[in-house]
Amino acid sequence: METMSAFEDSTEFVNNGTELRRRLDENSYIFIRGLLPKNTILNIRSRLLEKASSGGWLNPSYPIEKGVANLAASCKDPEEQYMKIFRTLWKDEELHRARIHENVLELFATIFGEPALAHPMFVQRNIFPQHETFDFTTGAHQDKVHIGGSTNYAMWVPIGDCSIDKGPLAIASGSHLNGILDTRVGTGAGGMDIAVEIPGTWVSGPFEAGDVLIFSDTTVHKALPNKSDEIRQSFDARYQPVRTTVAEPNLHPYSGTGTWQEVYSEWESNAGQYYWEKLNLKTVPFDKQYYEARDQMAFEMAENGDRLSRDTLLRIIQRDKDAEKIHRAQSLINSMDRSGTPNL
Ligand SMILES: O=C(O)CCC(=O)C(=O)O
Repeated sequence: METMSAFEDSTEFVNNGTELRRRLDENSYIFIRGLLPKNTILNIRSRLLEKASSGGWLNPSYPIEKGVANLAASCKDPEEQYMKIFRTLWKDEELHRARIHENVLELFATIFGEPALAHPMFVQRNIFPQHETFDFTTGAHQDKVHIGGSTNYAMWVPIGDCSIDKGPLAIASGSHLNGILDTRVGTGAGGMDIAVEIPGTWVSGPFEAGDVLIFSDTTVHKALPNKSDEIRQSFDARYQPVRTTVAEPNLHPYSGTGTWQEVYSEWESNAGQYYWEKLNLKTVPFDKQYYEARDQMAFEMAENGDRLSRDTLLRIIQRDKDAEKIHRAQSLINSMDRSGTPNL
């Protein structure tokens, strides 16, 4: 296994913007213990596990709170089998409020030295255990190509304790100073992996409920494999100064979850809804060049029978607005599925 050092703990500097910025500049990340109240996270964990259980994701032989996965239900984003259950989890109102918790917004305001925006769009992840017929682990990538806009920072938060076995995030410390690295179609976020040697030194470690990891949009990061028997649940949200430009798609709900009205339709309280509308944000279009390059690569791979392109084709069908590309992706998936080789 590659060498993996422990995270440097920045908890004691939570009120010291200068030191937090220095550590972000030097290490590419900061790791803060207990930023979110443990009970807030454990409450979200119970709510999401209930939904996961109703969707058949948990092994019924164990109590729900153990979060033991039903391996037969293993699936991943963006498969429809996954999206069907994921939509119910992503809409959870307590989950949405956690990313705008006062401790979080204060921390980012301290880092930026000015008020912070939490992007309305964020990701909630459910990673099934690695086993013989299923292996999904987020590959190494940078967020900039997926998020766009001015420099922004991710906060990764496991929903519950996350041991090394359960597959927490790892950071390539020192990797953020090399701009946007070349990518290829792969298993990373958005179906893209880094195609060149990764600069920096890998760091990771176990998390307790409430601990958070923060890193910039050019920091290379990846997940460790989930070798436990539980589903690893986490969320990752993005933050930037309110004053700077944000790429437009970050103001919409996660792709495939409906409109904000639909997302909020079953909430018991209005708290935390539409908060960004009062902030006079400056938006810019999303820079599609990296996705266009990925899509062309995936078309070529699919035409050559390479099934690694399948998830990218699914993403085009679900998320692209170009009817011709959608049609091409659908025909390629159809012939891939007719050829009968099992999906990765
Ligand atoms: O949780 C994961 O597996 C990946 C998270 C990630 O890539 C991110 O936070 O940007």
